[in-house]
Formats: sequence, structure tokens, C-alpha cells
Amino acid sequence: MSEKYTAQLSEFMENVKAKNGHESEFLQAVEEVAEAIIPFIDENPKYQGSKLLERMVEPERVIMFRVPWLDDQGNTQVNRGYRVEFNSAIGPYKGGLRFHPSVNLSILKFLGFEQVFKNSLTTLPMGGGKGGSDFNPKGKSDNEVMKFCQSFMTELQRHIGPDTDVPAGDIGVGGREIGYMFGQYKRLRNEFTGVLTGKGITWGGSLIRPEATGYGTVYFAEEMFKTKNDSMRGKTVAVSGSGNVAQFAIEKILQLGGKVVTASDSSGYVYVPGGIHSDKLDFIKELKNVKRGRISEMADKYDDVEFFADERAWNAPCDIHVALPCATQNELNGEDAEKLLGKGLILVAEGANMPSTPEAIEVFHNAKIPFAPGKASNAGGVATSGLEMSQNSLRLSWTREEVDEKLHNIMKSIHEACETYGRDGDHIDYVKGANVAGFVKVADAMLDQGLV
Ligand code: NDP
Ligand code: 2IT
Repeated sequence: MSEKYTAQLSEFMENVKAKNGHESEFLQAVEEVAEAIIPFIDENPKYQGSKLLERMVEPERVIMFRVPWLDDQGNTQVNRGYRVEFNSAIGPYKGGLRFHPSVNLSILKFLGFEQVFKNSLTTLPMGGGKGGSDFNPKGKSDNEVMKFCQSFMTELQRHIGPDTDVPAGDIGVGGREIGYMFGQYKRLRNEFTGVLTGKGITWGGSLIRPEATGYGTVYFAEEMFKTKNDSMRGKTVAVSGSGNVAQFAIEKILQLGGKVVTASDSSGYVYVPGGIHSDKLDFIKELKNVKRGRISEMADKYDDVEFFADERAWNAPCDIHVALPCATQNELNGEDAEKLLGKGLILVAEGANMPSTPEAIEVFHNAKIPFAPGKASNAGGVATSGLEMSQNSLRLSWTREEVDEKLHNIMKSIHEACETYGRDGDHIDYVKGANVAGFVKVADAMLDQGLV
């Protein structure tokens, strides 16, 4: 970045910090976007003079509310609920709900801000939003989760709707939670409608939505490989996480002939030297989705699996050609990135949102390792949510094959958009490409709609 832009960036960030000083994740997400967009605006006068970026970093609306509920012992519990309605220039607010004890406004604003650009990249008409709660579903009974979800939706329902704001899942929110929230929305509003995505197949959900984020991330990685006349086949892959995104990323890598040697959760990672095959993947799905257990239990079950407590998958004692971080934000730092370079790394695609720290991204960038930021590579999840919304409006259901093909084509077009704005000789800067491509569509819509 030239000196001229460095000064502009630091002036811009000073103003954002003055208003959001304690929101470190949000500032991190904004700075990454601003680095790409400030030079782009400078080169494109059409986008000057209307404070587009300044408007984009300000959510259109933030809703914060009390969520009281009774636990199984009859004790009163209180959590905090949020919905950040960030930008509706190109469609109704769309984005997931996260239930995790770490949830706060900074995390939801970073996720909502990222979602605006991601949704723009999907080619579908969706604005950006995010919400959730500091509620911890771990160790809670189904009954407690239902009570919480019903109370959360009792307030949220007055702010959302199929043409206004359409939430979905994220960390801690899967099919079970979406079911309880949909049931409560329907009861309170007396409307059976596509107000949430990630619904069950028998009540308005889309085939392939559960698979979509993981599959999409791997489709995107395969497009990255294609630009190098290479493919996932025969590559050794480190995946972090063992939830929704990780499970289906692993599944698609197996289908494409890659070898996945790790999975993880917040207590550590498992190393599987012979690779995770379908039996071990089925074990992970059952463990995480039904028993809601810990990844360490995989090492108890299999002799050829080793568990490393409190360590990250990037430490795996083997070559790693591809890194797919699929757990959470800032789970791959500069030191991890250096370690990965020493293990033969050739490609990184983010399944999670902002899992790589700015230092890690710099390491990948300097080493010219193709690096896809989550807003491009994990956009298949929300894209398929968009396809669920379309099916709900049309009152019909597409087949698995139809949805999968649409998802695949969307991932290809996101890759093309990144290439259009990010190609620099032999190298593609996916961070710049994704941010600029995402920005252009939202900015054009904002210019057309005037100062609102
Ligand atoms: P899940 O709740 O299904 O799984 C989350 C996984 O990440 C679990 O293995 C969890 O371990 C681990 N994890 C969560 N928090 C931490 C932490 N603080 N430190 C270490 N590990 C952690 O969530 P998803 O798979 O849906 O989401 C994973 C990521 O993908 C998130 O960044 C999410 O925003 C992103 N994403 C999700 C999409 C979706 O469609 N679901 C779409 C696009 C992005 P543990 O069980 O120990 O908590
Ligand atoms: O981060 C994300 O894109 C999601 N959690 C999915 C959002 C959605 O609306 O499907």
C-alpha cells in the first residue's frame, strides 16, 4: 500500500476507532475491507463524495434485548439477545444467529459487516445481518434449549420477516434450534413463512443447505487449484473444527480424493495419520450432532487416532498442503502460518469467518500462497439459504442435484469475481478481489437509492 493510502487508511480507522474503540473484532474486519476499498474509491471517482464506506461501517440498526428463561431446576436464567441489521441495499437482511458464551456486540458487528460483502458476492439479492446470544447450549437439555429459543424468538419476531430480515444458523445454532425458533415464530405470528433458513426438509428447508458451507468451501478451493492446473486429489489437508462446516468440508474433500488428517474442537485436535475416511466421519457426525460430545472421544474409540489437548490442528506432525480453518475467528495466527509454510503449505481457504489473523494473512500474502477469505470461500452456506428463500417463495422444492449444481455454479462465479478484481500477474489476491467485488454491487445500489 502506498504512503498516500496508508495515511488515508489510518485517518479512516481513527474515526471508526473513536466510535467503536473497544470492539476489536469489528475493527479488524473493517480494516481488512478498508485496505482494499480506499485505493479502489480513489481510482473510481463515481464512488467518491458520498461517504459510502463511512455509511457502510455504521449498521442500519442494532437491536439488543433481554432473554429470560427457566432452566430444568426451575431457576430463572437471563441472557442477552442481539440482531445487527447491517445493510439492506441489495435485499432483506440475511445472516446467521450465533449462540456462544463469547458473543458480544463486537463479534456480531464483525460478522454482520462481513456478511454484507459475502452476500453481495453470492449473486443473490440479500442484504447483511447477524445476531445471536451469549447463551451457551453446551450441557443444556433439549428442553432448556427449547425454552431459551422460544424466549429469544418472542422478542426477535417483531423485528424480522421473510421480506425484512431472515436469520439462519451459525456456531451453536443448527437444525434443532432453527426448529424451535421457527415453531415459536409461527405460533406468535400465525404465519407459515420463510422467515428462517436451515429449516427441516419436511417444513420448508432446502436439500443441501446443511452441506452447503463445507461443500462450497471445497468447491472454491478446487477453483483456486484450477488456476494452477492442480487439484485437491492427493493433497494432505488440515481441517479445524468438527461442527457443521468442518464435517461437510471433510466429506467433500474425501469425494475429491484429498486426505484429511485433523479435526478439532475448543478442547484440542485429533490427528489421524491414515486420514479420516467415511467411517470416522460418520463417527464425528454422530458424536457432534447427536451425542454432542467432545472430539477427544475419537481417540478413545480408535487406536490410530491421537488427541492433542489445547493445541491447534496446524501443529499436526506431518506435511500439510491445504489448510481449511472451519472453527472460529482468529484461530490461525502468524506463528501458525509460519509453521504451515514449513510443512509444505500450498493453499488456504477459510470455512469459518475471519479465522486467520491479519498477521497470518500477511504471511500467506508474502509467500504468495493463494488465500481465500471466508467472505468468498464460505459464501456457499448463505447462498444456499438464498436458494431456500427462492424455493419458499415459489412454493416448490428443487432436487439435491439441482441445488448442488446451483451452489457449485455460484462458487465458480464468486471465484471469477475475485479474479476480476484481484488478479495481479500470476497471483490472485482473493482478499482484495472479494472485498472490491462485494463492495461494488452494494455501493451501486446505495448510490441509486439516495441518502437513506
Ligand atoms: P458449529 O457450532 O457447528 O461448530 C463450531 C465448531 O468450532 C466446533 O467444533 C466448536 O468446538 C469450534 N469452536 C467454536 N468456538 C470455538 C473457540 N472459541 N475455539 C475453538 N473452537 C471453537 O458451527 P459451524 O460449523 O456452523 O461454524 C463454524 C464457523 O463457520 C464459524 O466461524 C461460522 O461463523 C462459520 N460459518 C458457518 C456457516 C454455516 O452455514 N453454519 C456459514 C458460513 C460460515 P466446540 O464444540 O468445542 O465449541
Ligand atoms: O456466516 C454465514 O454466512 C452463516 N452463518 C450463514 C448465514 C445464512 O443466512 O445462511
